[in-house]
Amino acid sequence: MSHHDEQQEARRRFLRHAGLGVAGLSALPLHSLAATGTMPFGNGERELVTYPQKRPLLRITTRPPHLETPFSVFGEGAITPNNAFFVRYHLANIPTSIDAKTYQLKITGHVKQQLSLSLADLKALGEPVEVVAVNQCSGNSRGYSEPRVFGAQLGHGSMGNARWVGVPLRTVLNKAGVMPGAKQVAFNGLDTPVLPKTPDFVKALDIDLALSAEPIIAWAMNGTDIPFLNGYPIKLIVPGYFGTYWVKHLSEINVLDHGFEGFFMSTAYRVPDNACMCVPAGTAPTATRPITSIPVRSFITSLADKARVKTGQAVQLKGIAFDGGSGIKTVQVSEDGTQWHDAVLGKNLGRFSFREWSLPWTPAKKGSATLMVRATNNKGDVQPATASWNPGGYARNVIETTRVVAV
Ligand SMILES: Nc1nc2c(c(=O)[nH]1)N[C@H]1C(S)=C(S)[C@@H](COP(=O)(O)O)O[C@H]1N2
Ligand SMILES: [Mo]
Repeated sequence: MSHHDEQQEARRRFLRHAGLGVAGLSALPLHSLAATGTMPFGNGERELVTYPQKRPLLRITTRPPHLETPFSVFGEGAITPNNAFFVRYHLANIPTSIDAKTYQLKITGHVKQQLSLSLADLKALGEPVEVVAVNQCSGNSRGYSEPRVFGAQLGHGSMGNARWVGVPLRTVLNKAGVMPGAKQVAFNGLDTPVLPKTPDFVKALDIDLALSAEPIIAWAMNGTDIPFLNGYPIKLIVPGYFGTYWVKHLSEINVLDHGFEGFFMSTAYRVPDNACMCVPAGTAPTATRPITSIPVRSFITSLADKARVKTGQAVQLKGIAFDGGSGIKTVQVSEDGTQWHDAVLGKNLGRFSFREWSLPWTPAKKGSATLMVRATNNKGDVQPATASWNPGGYARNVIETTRVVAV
C-alpha cells in the first residue's frame, strides 16, 4: 500500500469505529515493532510502537499512552504530519470511542447563560479561523536535565507544529456572556482518573488571555479531523503557550470568579518564578508560578548526532526555530561558540509556527566537529549557552549541539 492508501485505510478504520478500536485500551498498542530508538542519555532506549492513526512512534509510557515523534520527522518539513505527532496523557482513563453526533461542549460557571453546544453548533458560530502553532510539552527534552529530574525522561520529540482550524475561544465565551468579576477560565476534557483520589486533568487560563484573539477551539489539524489520540473531536489551542494548556477532547469550559486551584495548576506544571524559570541545580525554588509561554529554541534537523560528513564538501544545514509568539528574528550556527554565521530563514508560516532555516557549511578538516545553533526572537531573547535547571525539567532551551565526524 502506498503511504496515501495507508492513510485512507486508517481513516476508514477510524470512521467505522469512531475510536481506538472495539477492544478499547487493552488493544493498545496495536502491535510493537521489533525496533527501537535511542536517546543520548542513560536508559535512553525507546521502543517504536504503532497506535491507531499513527506511524511508529517512540514509546515513553503505555498507560496512559505517551508517544514521542522520532526526531528525523522534524527534518521532513515545517508541519508535523498528524500520524507522526506526539501523544501525551496524564490519566489512564482515556476515551476510546467518541460519537461526534452526540458530542457536547458545556460552558458553565460565571456566565449569563450556560451553554451546551454540539459540534454543529460550534461550527455555526462564525467563520472558522486558522493558526499554525507549535504544541510543545513543558517537559520536552527533560531527559537531558543534569542532574536528572523526576518524570518521564523525554527526548526532543514531545513537540510538533500543525495548522489548526476552529472557532476563537472568545466567540464561545461571548455567546455565553462572561459576567463582570470573572478571573480565570478552566478547561476539562473527557479523560478521567482511574482512582477517585487522583486529580482530574483540568487547566486554567487568565480571563484576559481567554478573551484575547489567540486561543481557539480547534476541530481540524492539518486539514483533517484531529487524530483521536491528539484530542478528537475538539481541542483547545493556546498559541505560544506550552502544550499542557491545550486540553484534548475538550468537554467543559468553566468561567470562574476566582483563581483555579486544581492540582495541574497549583502543584504540577509550575516553574521557578523568575525570568529563566531556573534555580541552582539540585535546589528547590522558593516561589513558583504556572508555566506559560515557550522560550525561544532551535534545532539542526538535517544531521543526526554523530553523522558523517565529507571534508571539504559543502553540506546544506537545515533546521527549525520557534518561540512563544514574538517570532524568529535570526538563527545562527557556530562551530566554536565564538563565530556565529547567520542562517537564511525559510517561509514564514506565522509567529507561532516552526520557522525553517538553512545554511551551507563546509567541514574544513578531518575529525569531529560540534555544530551549535542558536535562535534570537523578535523580543531579543536568545538561547542560553549553558542549560538552566529546574526541578520539573521544564522549558529546556539551551543552545543545542550536534556532533559530526568529517571523513
Ligand atoms: N484531556 C487532556 N488534554 C491534555 C492532556 C491530558 O492529559 N488530557 N495533556 C496535556 C499535555 S501536558 C500536553 S503536552 C498536550 C499533548 O498534546 P498531544 O497529545 O496532542 O500531542 O496535551 C495536553 N492536553
Ligand atoms: Mo505536557
